[in-house]
Amino acid sequence: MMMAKAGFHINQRSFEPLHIVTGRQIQGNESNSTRGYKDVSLHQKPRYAIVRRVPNTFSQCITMEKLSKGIDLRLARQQHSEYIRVLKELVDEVIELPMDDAYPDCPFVEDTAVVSGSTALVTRPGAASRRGEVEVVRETLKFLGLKVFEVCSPGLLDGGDVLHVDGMLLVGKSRRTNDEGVQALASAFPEMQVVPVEVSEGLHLKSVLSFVGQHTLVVEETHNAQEMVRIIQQACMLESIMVSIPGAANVLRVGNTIVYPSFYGRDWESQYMLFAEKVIPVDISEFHKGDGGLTCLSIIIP
Ligand code: CIR
Repeated sequence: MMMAKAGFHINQRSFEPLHIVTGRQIQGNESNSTRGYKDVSLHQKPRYAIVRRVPNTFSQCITMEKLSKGIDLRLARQQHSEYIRVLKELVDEVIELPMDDAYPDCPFVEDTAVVSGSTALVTRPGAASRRGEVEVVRETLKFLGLKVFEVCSPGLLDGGDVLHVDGMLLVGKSRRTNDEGVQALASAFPEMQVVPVEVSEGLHLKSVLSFVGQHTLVVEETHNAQEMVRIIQQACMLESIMVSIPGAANVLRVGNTIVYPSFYGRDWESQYMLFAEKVIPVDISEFHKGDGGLTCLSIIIP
């Protein structure tokens, strides 16, 4: 039986030290109350972003299709550094978790946890080879004082399937997320409406759509993605705008800013400016090759 539970045993490898990229070092003995967690609106600056360094094995990450051109590790690391540089402008502190060569997909840290307010749900990733990635993330979330729940077997949930929109959680039922995973999400966040959506295209829900603000989704212009939006719109009042380029519908909204993938040019900048005060293009071509987008590379903590 699947259930979300508070607390867990620390029985794996020791917790590796955190590297705080910017700002103050987090003290292990800080009480939760001194950290003052609060639910922040879209317009407030989040406190933390968690990222995970690119391992030496990154080019062996899971891909849906065989790559015609391999992943360039050096370029991936450069792009990841630039992504972190941008995040440092958008949150108070970026927490950089150490790489782990045993987990080629570990930079896609979004898949390991869902955070809303002061609650975190540690996932049970759909890909068996990724399950161990959650350990260091779980310890970090506890360390930050969040109330931590977790998805238990047979539940499966990838963070890439969860989209936080206007106090709701849209959750994709995909090749990585099952019904029990959706139930775990609903149990961990009982105050939020959870809207399940069948993912008929792409890896995750957020592979084909994301949130730009002002009750609006940006969605890939394919039949399946449009059908997914139609189902979402039956459950909630959301507008949508379309993009025609595969992968372009995954944008990262942090506070007042939209970070978008630069590979499809700057044509969209003026559109996104209607939804945010600032837009920033970031190149993550090497992560796209591994089926990841901008949201996949961080966990944002309000
Ligand atoms: C995987 O197949 O699990 C990774 N190569 C890509 C994960 C992308 N994550 C995401 O969209 N949230």
